[in-house]
Amino acid sequence: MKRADCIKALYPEFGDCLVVTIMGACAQELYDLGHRDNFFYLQHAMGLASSIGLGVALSLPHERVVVLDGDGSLLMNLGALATIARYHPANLIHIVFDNGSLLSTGGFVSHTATGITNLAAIARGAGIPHVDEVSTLYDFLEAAADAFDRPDLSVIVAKVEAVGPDHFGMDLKLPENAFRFERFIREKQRRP
Ligand SMILES: Cc1ncc(C[n+]2csc(CCOP(=O)(O)OP(=O)(O)O)c2C)c(N)n1
Repeated sequence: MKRADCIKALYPEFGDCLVVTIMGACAQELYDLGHRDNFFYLQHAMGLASSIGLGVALSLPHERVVVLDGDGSLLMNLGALATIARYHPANLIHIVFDNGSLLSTGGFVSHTATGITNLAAIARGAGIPHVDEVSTLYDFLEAAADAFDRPDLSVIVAKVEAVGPDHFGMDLKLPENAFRFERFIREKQRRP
């Protein structure tokens, strides 16, 4: 299973969500499908997309928030899972694309590549109420459909191939993305 296919399959669902991604390949794959102002690509700050997503979800309990994370990023900020479980935003879906690799910076193997570290088990142990681990597109779509239907916190660990885009570059710098994301939220909250 490829992350790009997972993101492409969910892209229509993202219209009504606030989506926060990690930097690098994952962000590029979403951006390449067509940027929307409800997407925030957390460039540079590796590990913190889950924490930003948690903050957004807690602040905006009536919005569906989706975090697109990576194994390397989550491993840098494992405590986020415990914090997310403790504060339990029912509107948060945390998708972790586990490619066993730090792909965006050259493809160094991560701890999950060895089979030693199991992120789904860690999420369960942290207290996340709904955790799925999937390795086929069919199972991913089923887990995602359940997560979108469920008014509760979900984590999906999607085992994907260590492949990414053949190019990097966005016509959108982080500050502009942040201002537009914030404005999108503000204007949406004002709508009757
Ligand atoms: C604090 C910090 N350390 C290192 C980096 C460099 N860096 C950017 S992306 C990346 C790899 C991210 O790995 P993962 O989350 O698994 O996503 P993938 O690249 O595999 O899609 C690294 C090491 C960074 N941006 N910030």
